[in-house]
Amino acid sequence: MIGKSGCGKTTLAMALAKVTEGYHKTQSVEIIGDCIDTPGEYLERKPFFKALTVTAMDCDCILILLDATDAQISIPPMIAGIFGRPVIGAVTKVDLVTDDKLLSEAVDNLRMSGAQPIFKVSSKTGEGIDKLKEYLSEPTAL
Ligand SMILES: Nc1nc2c(ncn2[C@@H]2O[C@H](COP(=O)(O)OP(=O)(O)OP(=O)(O)O)[C@@H](O)[C@H]2O)c(=O)[nH]1
Ligand SMILES: [Mg+2]
Repeated sequence: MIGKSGCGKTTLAMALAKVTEGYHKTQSVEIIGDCIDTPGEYLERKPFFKALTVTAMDCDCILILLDATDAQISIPPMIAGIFGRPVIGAVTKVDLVTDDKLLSEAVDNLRMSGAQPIFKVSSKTGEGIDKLKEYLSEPTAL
């Protein structure tokens, strides 16, 4: 799982694993259920970026997350190509956004990163979580 700091990686990993306790801001690469959770800084700071590509080697697929409330483009275009793994996208915190235009902007931003398919999820309400989980559990999808 990769994405900007605060975009909801840890919260989503916990929701996917049905873990309710022990939340903290991510300081290093951590395993939560079937996910490898990474700190947002690894994507944001160039010197750390290599750690993401190395960590990706241990994954079946990469999940790039984008906060629906964060309209700015924060993911380098076509970043998906560098991981050598299937790359899936998820727009997070959809419970906080009622404007469909903002949501589709977020989906477009993720698409430009090369991720596909793209899911819309809320770890707070549970919206979209089962759909994402189902997709991740299909080996043919990866
Ligand atoms: N409303 C709402 N808040 C969310 C959702 N997902 C995460 N949050 C909140 O967003 C904040 C940041 O979430 P984290 O899961 O820590 O984000 P992160 O991407 O792991 O951040 P780093 O570990 O710093 O990289 C927390 O206060 C969460 O409660 C969501 O779906 N809806
Ligand atoms: Mg985190």
